[in-house]
Amino acid sequence: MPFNYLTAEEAAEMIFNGATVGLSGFTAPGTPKFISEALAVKAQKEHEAGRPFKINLFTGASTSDHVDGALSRANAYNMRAPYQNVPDLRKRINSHDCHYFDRHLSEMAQEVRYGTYGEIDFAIIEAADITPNGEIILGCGVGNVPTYAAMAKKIFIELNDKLPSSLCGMHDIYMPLDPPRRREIPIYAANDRIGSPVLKIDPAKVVGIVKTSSYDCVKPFTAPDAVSTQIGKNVVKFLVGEYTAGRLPKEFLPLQSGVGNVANAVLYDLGESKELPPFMMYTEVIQDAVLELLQKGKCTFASTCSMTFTDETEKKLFADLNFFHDKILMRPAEISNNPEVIRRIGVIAMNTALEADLFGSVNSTHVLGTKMMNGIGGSGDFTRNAYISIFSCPSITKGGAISNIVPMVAHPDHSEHSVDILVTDQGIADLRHKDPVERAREIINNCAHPMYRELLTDYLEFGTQGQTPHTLKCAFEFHNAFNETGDMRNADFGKYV
Ligand code: 0RQ
Repeated sequence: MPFNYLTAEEAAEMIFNGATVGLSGFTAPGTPKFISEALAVKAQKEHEAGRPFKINLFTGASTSDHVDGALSRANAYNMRAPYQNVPDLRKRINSHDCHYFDRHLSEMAQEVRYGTYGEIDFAIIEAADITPNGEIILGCGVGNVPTYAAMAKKIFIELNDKLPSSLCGMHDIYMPLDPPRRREIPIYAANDRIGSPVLKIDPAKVVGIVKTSSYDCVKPFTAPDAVSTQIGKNVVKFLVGEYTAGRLPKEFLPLQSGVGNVANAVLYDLGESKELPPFMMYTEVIQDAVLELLQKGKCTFASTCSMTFTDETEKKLFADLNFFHDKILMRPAEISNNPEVIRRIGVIAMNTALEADLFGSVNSTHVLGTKMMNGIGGSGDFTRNAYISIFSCPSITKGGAISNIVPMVAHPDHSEHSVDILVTDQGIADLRHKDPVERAREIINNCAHPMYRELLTDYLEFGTQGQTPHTLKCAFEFHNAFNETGDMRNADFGKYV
């Protein structure tokens, strides 16, 4: 099929001030990298000439510095959704230069199809290859691209020669019907394939192809420190306990794991565990540890939205793609994170908290209740619907000036109704079938750092009213103490007596 070839600059030139753009991909993989950088240069020039230039950008999840870094530094975002994790964009969001709303990742595509966010002017799609019929073989992440491609008025393709066309067959592209006509999503096991290996697009909408060459540039992990290693061990200890007690099926349950060093450390530990059987993953991202688990046969299959591998691991994958080809399937975010499927197949969810409170609510997004860190991402999709939902975090941060266990979370993302297990470097709190005071005692004794146990007990004993004995006048005393003195250890409940 004859398509035009363009430079990234020519493509960027066509994207106008106020345009709404949807990108393929989920985290850095699968996300186009070149038109966005050219667009940042264009935005800067427009601003220097005294003209406004901002776009609305929708993605699958976070992107990379090529997108959120470059466009934030150029102050080129009006609106951005549904998730991000780049420091430059974080600054723009927290200083109100960019309208950002984080959204449950499974919900974004449907809302775009309903028109909640207005029209999509452009879709930019990263491709490993294009078939003679004009169908796209996607790269290492899918995200919401089936919807963005279907809704966009115009499409650009970044054809990346670092991506092997033999990725073909590792995608499962499926778009559900919208309510009220939606049928069941026919996934009954993590490895069920339900859609097409290629993304079908309307060739008439393709404005042009930009030839590119780049690996996905996922940042390498820092070596796990003592705290994340201990958290990993505690998560595995909990799972082994459940398994040996017969509370998990013999064949185990599919796992979801969030992103970051702790998540990676947990997966390495799972790989070492002799007590647990080989398992499948039904998750939104797979990180480096999973490739090793697949190699070892400890993980037998991974359903994901993205292969979030560092460049080194991505090269290993490409070098041995035949081996991994039938062991990984990449799906759109509304399927990888689909609540119906997560509930049906009994996923065990493992996500990270910024802070958790005495009664089991979790803040994953807002530092000290006000500053956006990243966003809720897929953590809510999984947490609310999981068979067991585990949250982990260190017991303390900033050398102890912050306790990650607080009287009341300063921003609630996941309520105590959805959080089953809390894990820190100190231990495991099993919150299931416990009343609020029992939960608080379990969290103080097993998860809080010893230096904060007395203060947290003071708070618990201060509250006498109601089943959940919060004392609203001092529920944020830890946060206030940090804001006023730089250390939560200076919290003083005595002054409220
Ligand atoms: O600050 O960078 O200045 O050192 O917050 O903390 O411990 O490095 O945390 O990288 O594991 O991310 C919840 C943000 C954890 C992440 C969160 C400070 C701390 C440090 C980062 P510095 P860590 P991690 C899968 C599912 C929501 C989305 C999600 C996240 C910085 O896991 O975004 O789960 N989750 N999606 O010092 C003040 C506290 C703090 C604190 C830590 N209580 N108060 N600052 N910090 N705790 C992915 C997708 O959906 C795509």
